Amino acid sequence: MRVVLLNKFTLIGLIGRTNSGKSTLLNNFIGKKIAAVSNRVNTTRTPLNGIYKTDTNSFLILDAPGVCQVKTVLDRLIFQNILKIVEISDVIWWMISCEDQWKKDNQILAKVLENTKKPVLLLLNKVDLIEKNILLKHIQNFSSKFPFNEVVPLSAKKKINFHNLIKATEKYLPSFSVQKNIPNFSLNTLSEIASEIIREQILLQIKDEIPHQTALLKERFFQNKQNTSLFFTLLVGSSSQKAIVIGKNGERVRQIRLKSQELLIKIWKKKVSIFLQIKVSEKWFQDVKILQKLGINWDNYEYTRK
Ligand SMILES: Nc1nc2c(ncn2[C@@H]2O[C@H](COP(=O)(O)OP(=O)(O)OP(=O)(O)O)[C@@H](O)[C@H]2O)c(=O)[nH]1
Ligand SMILES: [Mg+2]
Repeated sequence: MRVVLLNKFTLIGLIGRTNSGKSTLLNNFIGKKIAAVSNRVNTTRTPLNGIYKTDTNSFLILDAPGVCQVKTVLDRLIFQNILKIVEISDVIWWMISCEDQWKKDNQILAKVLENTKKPVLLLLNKVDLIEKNILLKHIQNFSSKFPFNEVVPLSAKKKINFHNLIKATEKYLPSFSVQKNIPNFSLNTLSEIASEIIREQILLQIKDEIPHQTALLKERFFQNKQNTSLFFTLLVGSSSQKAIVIGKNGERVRQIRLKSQELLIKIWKKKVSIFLQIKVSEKWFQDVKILQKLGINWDNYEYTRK
């Protein structure tokens, strides 16, 4: 159980449909790559957070997994995590892509948020992709579906309108004073960030459905002055998937490892070595024990505000 002292932070729950751009916003807002980003559905699974400091406050931004249809034990856990994020947050950032219409997933979220007294801001993302008149139609349409406290059009990818997002959010902050010794960009550990970076490489380098049937188990972690070594087991759904992930002469898994190391060194500013062993586990996404070990559950964190 990891204890997070909330009295240091304003908690911001970043929720929305899959692919709306939540993790892109998290990374670009704090200026470090923490969360995997891809155009595949359900990229985010694990509890990820980023810290943004203003003159008077610190935001802890909680990047939720996208709302999905519940088919597996993993999906159920993911949905529970979204509820947990809503429960603990002070302010909700509900992100909808300008490319989207008001879909069923948004109706589900509206139901979840219907009785909340928390401020809910609509982050209308991907404004770089549409004309202004369509944006205005979206604002009218989405505002008629839910009583948002604020609407902020922005682009997470192009970093457009972040200033307005901060200003709009500052209207709703609980009154905390800034505290010293807050970590620089995240409460996530190096292993958790490494796991995201490796997953992103798997999503980018392997096509079709295989990435969704993979998961990373942290095994060991060694650190000395010069180097940090991280050992993971990569779970795959079948032996044929294992062969695809390994690639000819081990070349694919090597590329995944090398590219992940390169990105982590940029984030961590230290030498990082990644070791991956690949194991077949046919139904890991239905196995509560494995899911527990994967650290996907937000209930593994105790949030206290003293
Ligand atoms: N053009 C454009 N693309 C964006 C923007 N923000 C995100 N994207 C793209 O949208 C896709 C999904 O982005 P993610 O950040 O992974 O979306 P997410 O909401 O975290 O998705 P899940 O983790 O699956 O819930 C990626 O291909 C991003 O590059 C934006 O402002 N403009
Ligand atoms: Mg995401």
